[in-house]
Formats: sequence, structure tokens, C-alpha cells
Amino acid sequence: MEKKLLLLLLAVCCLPFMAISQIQVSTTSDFEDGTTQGWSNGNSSPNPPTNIPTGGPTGAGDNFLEEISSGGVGAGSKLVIQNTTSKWTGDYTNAGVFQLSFLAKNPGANDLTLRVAMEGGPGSSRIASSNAISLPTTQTEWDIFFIPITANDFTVVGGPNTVQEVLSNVTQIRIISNENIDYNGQALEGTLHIDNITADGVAGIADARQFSVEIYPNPTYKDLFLTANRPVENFQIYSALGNVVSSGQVGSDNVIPTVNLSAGVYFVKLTSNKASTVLKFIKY
Ligand SMILES: [Ca+2]
Ligand SMILES: [Ca+2]
Repeated sequence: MEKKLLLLLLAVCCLPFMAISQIQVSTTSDFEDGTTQGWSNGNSSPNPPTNIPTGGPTGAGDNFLEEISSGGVGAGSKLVIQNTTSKWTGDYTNAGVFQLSFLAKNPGANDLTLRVAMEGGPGSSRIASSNAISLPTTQTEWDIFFIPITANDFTVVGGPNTVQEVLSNVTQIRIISNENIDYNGQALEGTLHIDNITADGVAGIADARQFSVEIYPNPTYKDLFLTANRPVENFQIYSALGNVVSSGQVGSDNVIPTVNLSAGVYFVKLTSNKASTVLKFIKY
């Protein structure tokens, strides 16, 4: 315990003097330090995001972030969490980040429509996800969501730069709710619960885009069968809480055994020539 405290003190003291860090694959905000880890509403919001110390995806004692928006007009009306810390800014392309994943639920009064928006590039331009993730009010349990963030996934919504120029020099990242492709959140009365915001990467983004695989039957009881456009080498099965519960090599029969898993929702990560994809399935 004393050693832990010493390490913590050391980390706090030395953090401002450490080399400049920036976005990298596996960067995560898990909120376990009791702070908002740099996620904010910007200045003078009456309802900034707060750290809730319990009730996250793994239950008691798992911190998560709560963002509330009031609707109407003025400060606090729009649902947005934004981050300008070094951990979440920099060169997303060079880092090899291809999607943002997070666990989320919607305990609020209105459906949410989530997008990633970014500011950056030499001309401080703004981009937003072309396609949104739906987080309806029926999503009352924690589930995993993915928002793709390669150059093909964004629309420029302000400024002179291309999407690629912004992705190579991001100065602010946001997760917003907006039915339209916009940098700002939409004014609505909403509540977002979010945890484990993670920058996911693969070795070859272009390669991953060409890797197509389907699984069946889904739901499954005994085995998962794969149909892929090229050989699948490895699999990892994650629980809904993100723990690896099974992994191994995929044989030429393209079968993954699931009979030993307990009933529930799972994610299977399939890898082919350093590219990977994640699919959701249900075991009954
Ligand atoms: Ca957490
Ligand atoms: Ca707010």
C-alpha cells in the first residue's frame, strides 16, 4: 500500500516534466482515478461531466463518466464531452488508431445519436463522423460501441483542411450527440453514461478494410462458423466487460468452439494477416 502511494506521488510530481505524450493505440479513459481524465464541456458549463464512483460496467466500485445536457439554449444545453489533453491529441494516423470504442448506456429522457468530432490541422479545421451511432433510451444496460475514425469516416464541417490533415494533428477530440454531421452537440435534454473510452488500432488500416468476415449461427450454442474472404488465423473472445474468456488459432475448418461459454453477450476478435475485426454474438 505504501509503495503504491509512493508511486502515485511520484507520478503526480513528475507528470508535468515528462516528455510530451500524444495519442497512441490503447489510450484509455477508465475514470478509475476519480477524475474526469480531461473530458469536459469546455468553459463555464453549469452541468460539466462528472466522475461517478460506482455502477460502471463491472458494477460496484467501477467509476464512470456522466454527462448531462439540459436542452433549450445557452451553456450546458448541448450533449458533448471534449478533451484537449496530450493523451488524446496528436497524430491519430501515425499512431494507427482506426476506431474509438467505449462502453455506454443511456439513462436519460431522449435518444442519443453519437459521433466523434475533432479539431486540428494547420488551419484549425473541424471534422465530424459521417455516420452516427444510435444510443436509444432503451439502452439501459452497459454495452460496447465502436465509432470508426479513419479518413473515410469523417466529413469536414469547418475550415480549409482535409480530413487527413486534421487526423494528423488533432488538438481536440469530442464525443457529441447530434442527428446532423456537426462539430457541436445538439441542444437536447440528455444523459450519457460512458466508460473505457479506448483508441483501438490495427497494424494495417487499409488491410483491415478489405478483411470481411461473417459469423453464424448467431445466437449460437455449440460452435461459431466463419465465412471470410481470406484465411482467419486467430480468435479472441471477450466478455461484455472486455475480459478475454477464450482465444486460440482458427483451423482450416473455420470453426470456433463456444460450448464452454456461459450464456450471454460476447465479442469475437478475428485476425487475418495483422488486420482484425470485432463482431458481437450471443451465446445461449
Ligand atoms: Ca471505469
Ligand atoms: Ca453537460
